[in-house]
Amino acid sequence: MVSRKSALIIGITGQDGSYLTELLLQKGYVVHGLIRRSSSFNTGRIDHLYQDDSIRDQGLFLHYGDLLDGSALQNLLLSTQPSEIYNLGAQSHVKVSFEIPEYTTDTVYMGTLRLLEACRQLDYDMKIYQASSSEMFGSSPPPQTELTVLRPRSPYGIAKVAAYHLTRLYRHAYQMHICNGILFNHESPRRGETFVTRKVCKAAARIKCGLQKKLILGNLDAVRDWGYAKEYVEAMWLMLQHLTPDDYVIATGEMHSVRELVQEAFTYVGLNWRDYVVESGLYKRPAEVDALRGNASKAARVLGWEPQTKFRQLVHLMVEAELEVLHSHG
Ligand code: NAP
Ligand code: G4F
Repeated sequence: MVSRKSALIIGITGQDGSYLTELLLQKGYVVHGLIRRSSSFNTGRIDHLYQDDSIRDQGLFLHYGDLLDGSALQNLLLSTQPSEIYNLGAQSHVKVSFEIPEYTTDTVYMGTLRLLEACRQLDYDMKIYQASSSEMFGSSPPPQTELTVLRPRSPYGIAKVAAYHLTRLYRHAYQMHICNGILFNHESPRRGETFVTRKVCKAAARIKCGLQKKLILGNLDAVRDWGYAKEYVEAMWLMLQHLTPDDYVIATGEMHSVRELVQEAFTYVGLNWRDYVVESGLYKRPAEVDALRGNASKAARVLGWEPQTKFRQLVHLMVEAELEVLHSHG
């Protein structure tokens, strides 16, 4: 009998973790997910999978743990022995990282160190995916590639750069199979509500339905390369299927400002954004990453990965999802 592949996802309750879980279950993997103890439910994005008895009993297993707890990571790895490990766990909000820099560094950098040390102690072949970020490029101008100099502009970006260098060191020093996915912003209806795309799309739908009057935003001039999260998790999986470990930029190659995002979302529901949007210092950051646009040609060439969903389609599908929720709630 051929044994099933197994994966451990740290960050399974997040946007990417939920899509990756669906992808791996479809591919026949046994999926183990690390969840944090919380006083309120934090599994909303994967409940549809976990509440399905057949999936829960045969393919999806959740375990308590935390990137801050090295011994729990060690025990979990020992008991599950996954062939693929996806480290998606992070305090992932850039602005919040200015407010809680020490905690952000502890999860993003020290958490990665704890995980790599736990993996290093185990004597079996495993492949590790590290969620690196375009935020690492910081003030380096676009287009950014795998060779672009890293000039981070936030505590989060700096912690991701440190974790990125650490994974490369472990790959070289201990011959561990570790890949960095340097993913540009990727979004979906499952995106956290305080990230700009979800905040804007939700507000456009609510204002259209008369449930909200204004939308307060920060810097409208910032420019990002926004792709669809569901497609980006396929790139994560493809990286680990490749024979040799390497690092890859994952992006659409398109660049749009926050202002264009707002315009696209409000126009889609037939409104003029200028009547509703207020720019405020409240959501501005002490330092900003002005412009990100990735060149993912290496991923296309080596992995055969290419983005399908571009900016306009992404904004439309996110606004549609918000409208659907509002309509289903009457
Ligand atoms: P997300 O929705 O914020 O999810 C983050 C996940 O990490 C959640 O499951 C969260 O658990 C978990 N987590 C937070 N602190 C933890 C800790 N101390 N121990 C264990 N788990 C912890 O983020 P995402 O958008 O899915 O992104 C996934 C990863 O890719 C993150 O590392 C992020 O930094 C990185 N990334 C994201 C993007 C993007 O545009 N989305 C781009 C580049 C890189 P709770 O649910 O309990 O909070
Ligand atoms: O949606 P954002 O918060 O995403 P940001 O800062 O680019 O970070 C995201 O992408 C990174 C990849 O580059 C990930 F590593 C990271 O984990 C996260 O997923 O903000 C996007 C832009 C920024 O320039 C911000 O200043 O939108 C601008 N913005 C303007 N008004 C706003 C707002 N951002 C937020 N969150 N809220 C606003 O009201």
